[in-house]
Amino acid sequence: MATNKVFSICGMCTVRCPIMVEVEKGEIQFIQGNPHVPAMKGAVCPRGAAGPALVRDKERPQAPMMRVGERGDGQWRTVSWDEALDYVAGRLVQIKDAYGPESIALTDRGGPFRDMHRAFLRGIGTPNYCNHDASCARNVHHANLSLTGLGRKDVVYDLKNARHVVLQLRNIFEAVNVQEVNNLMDALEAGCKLTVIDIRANISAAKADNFFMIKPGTDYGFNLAVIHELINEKLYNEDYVHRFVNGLDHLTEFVAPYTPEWAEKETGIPADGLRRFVRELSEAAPAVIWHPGWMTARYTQSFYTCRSIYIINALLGSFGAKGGLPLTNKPGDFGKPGLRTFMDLYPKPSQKRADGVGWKYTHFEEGPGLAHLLYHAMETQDPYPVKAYIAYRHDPLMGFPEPDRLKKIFSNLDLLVAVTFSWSETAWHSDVVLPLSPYLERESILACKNGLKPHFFVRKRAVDPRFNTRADWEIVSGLAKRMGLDQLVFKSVEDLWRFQLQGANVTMEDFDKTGMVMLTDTARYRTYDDLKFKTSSGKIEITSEKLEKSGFQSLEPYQSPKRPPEGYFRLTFGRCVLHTQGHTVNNPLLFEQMPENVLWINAGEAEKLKIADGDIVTVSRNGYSETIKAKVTDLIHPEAVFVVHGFGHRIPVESRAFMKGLADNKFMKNGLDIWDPVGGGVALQEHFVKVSKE
Ligand SMILES: Nc1nc2c(c(=O)[nH]1)N[C@H]1C(S)=C(S)[C@@H](COP(=O)(O)OP(=O)(O)OC[C@H]3O[C@@H](n4cnc5c(=O)[nH]c(N)nc54)[C@H](O)[C@@H]3O)O[C@H]1N2
Ligand SMILES: Nc1nc2c(c(=O)[nH]1)N[C@H]1C(S)=C(S)[C@@H](COP(=O)(O)OP(=O)(O)OC[C@H]3O[C@@H](n4cnc5c(=O)[nH]c(N)nc54)[C@H](O)[C@@H]3O)O[C@H]1N2
Ligand code: SF4
Ligand SMILES: [Mo]
Repeated sequence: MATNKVFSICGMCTVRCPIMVEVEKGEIQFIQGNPHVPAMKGAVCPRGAAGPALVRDKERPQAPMMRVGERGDGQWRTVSWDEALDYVAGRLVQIKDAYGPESIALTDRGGPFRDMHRAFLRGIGTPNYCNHDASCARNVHHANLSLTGLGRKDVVYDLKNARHVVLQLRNIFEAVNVQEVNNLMDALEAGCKLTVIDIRANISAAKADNFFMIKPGTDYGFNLAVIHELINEKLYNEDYVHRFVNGLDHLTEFVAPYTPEWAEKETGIPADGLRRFVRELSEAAPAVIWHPGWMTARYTQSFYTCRSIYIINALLGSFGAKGGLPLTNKPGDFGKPGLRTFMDLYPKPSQKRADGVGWKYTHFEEGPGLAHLLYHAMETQDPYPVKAYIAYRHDPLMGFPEPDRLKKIFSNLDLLVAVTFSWSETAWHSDVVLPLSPYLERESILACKNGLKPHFFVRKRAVDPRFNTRADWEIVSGLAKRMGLDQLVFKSVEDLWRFQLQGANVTMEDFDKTGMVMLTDTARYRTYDDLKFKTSSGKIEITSEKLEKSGFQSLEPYQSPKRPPEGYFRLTFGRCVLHTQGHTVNNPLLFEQMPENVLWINAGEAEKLKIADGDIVTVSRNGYSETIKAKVTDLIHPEAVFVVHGFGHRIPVESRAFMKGLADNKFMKNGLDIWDPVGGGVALQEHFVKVSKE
């Protein structure tokens, strides 16, 4: 039997690992990491291995559907693609004529495949594109911009060559990126040290040389004491700082009160442990990666936590260093052209954004805006009404706080469309569901991965769609055709790829051998002479002009977090290796492995509440409550309880996930209004819940 091997890109999470899919008679037999990418080591994670179960799952949207009853009633009429696309395009045109193009908004999941969505919005003439990042990594991104002018992804985590890696608010061994895990494992085997700073002992902590259990929400205080120690003991990289950092005096003065002894009281981490750790960092520098965090939409001061981490990396000379945070290379760094973009087909709309980014909030980067502020605009009609909303690979009713308020906000919309490969709370509440083919059944636009060795890559379909679903480009093209946006209409994916490759000196055949086109053979690290930052001085700027012009401080004094009232705990959350956000709970294979989340609670606290391991407990807040099984453990800080995010589905068509586990976002009262004003991220961990035995 002939086995067909297809190079493609995993789509079970946002990491998008390169994969090789073995197919026989139109059925997927096996998925492995692309063997031409050494850091994959032929592996995928458990979710990546569960891709075939997603393809076979009959409990995903199988054809376009239009709502029959009220929003959320779950009564659907299956329609043809023509009917669905005619309807959506027709409504978009009507809404545009009645309220202006800016009344149309789209949010998606970011990443390398969104160029066509954004071009579509530009074609319509609306500036209202947002991605999910206000609920994920915006604070990190803005923190780096404010210090170096570089974005979050303009530096690489060179884990393989690191000598000391610090994970704070980052759980690499469970919130997986396969290449990062493999690179870090290699480094650890070669003697790299690992320090984990977390509110609980996660799997990464189990592999760490140093584990510091920190009081929730006090990370910024800990980091200020680290900076204090680095400067006071002259443990920073003086040569580097002299060359590349502006503002050391200001920083020195600012951290003066934040001694390790002060930090011990605030964070619970002993001063001598901090001192020892700082010495270790200094010895390993500059091959140190203090990871700036990823899911940092947690506190109202998270921006400054992330900024303090980048400052520490700067003091250690890690920015630009091998084994540290070398700068990302782009095709142009090797004299190569990039891919042609769809976005350039249309001018940037001149209207101001509904979320206020760029005009009301000048310190935020415009690109993906801030979705919660878009929802505020939908709620208040200020600065103008938003009447049509396309949630494209995005499930805000699970990924943002206050789903009931969001539903009320959405009642101001004349059109709510979900484009998705699985059911989601948002799809269930929409007017039209446009079913996307899962990644194994669809092609995507070509994309470029910047990094030490930039390359183009392609997602090809491994098998044909088994239901009446379509690829992204087919959906966007179908709408574009009906709305007169002819430049976005492509008859075949080959035409589309050809468009992207114009001027790149690459053909589709070049992808055949490995699924990629490398733009260089050797990784490029910058020497000191090539190292320039994107600030006006070309250096790392402790004082950010942009922040200060917008009325914020570059170095903000630490604020001690509120303590939970008696009987209450801070609700914290994160990832596990078996699920991705909210969209894999109903996957038959992954559900079998982990059907529900449990509530981590500290053993001492549980005893006071007479809660034993495995008991069912009630979690409540302001009259809202849910039940969940308790995991009683010493491995979590007494002030916190913890759940894996993504559970608590309430959609009857998902027979497996239905009513299983707890939905953390429902306990975040006023959560859409509680956000970090400097970094822009929502502050999802500023919420306390009461726990009692059922
Ligand atoms: N309370 C709370 N809120 C959170 C979080 C939390 O831990 N707790 N985590 C936050 C984080 S880090 C993030 S990134 C956001 C995530 O929030 P979302 O991006 O909304 O989460 P996903 O579940 O990935 O949802 C994407 C939706 O798109 C659909 N989809 C369609 N095509 C694809 C595809 O090709 N790939 C993928 N992956 N999905 C597709 C999925 O079926 C799903 O319905 O939520 C954030 N919100
Ligand atoms: N398996 C799997 N992998 C994924 C994903 C997935 O859904 N599943 N999603 C991907 C996405 S979108 C993202 S954003 C990343 C997220 O990647 P991470 O941000 O690394 O993952 P999380 O589990 O959200 O959080 C990391 C750690 O922060 C800890 N933490 C919580 N509060 C505090 C605090 O106050 N202080 C400190 N120091 N630690 C705290 C949690 O206990 C957790 O161990 O993962 C990506 N990879
Ligand atoms: S980390 Fe796992 S789920 Fe995510 S893209 Fe890679 S293999 Fe797929
Ligand atoms: Mo995320």
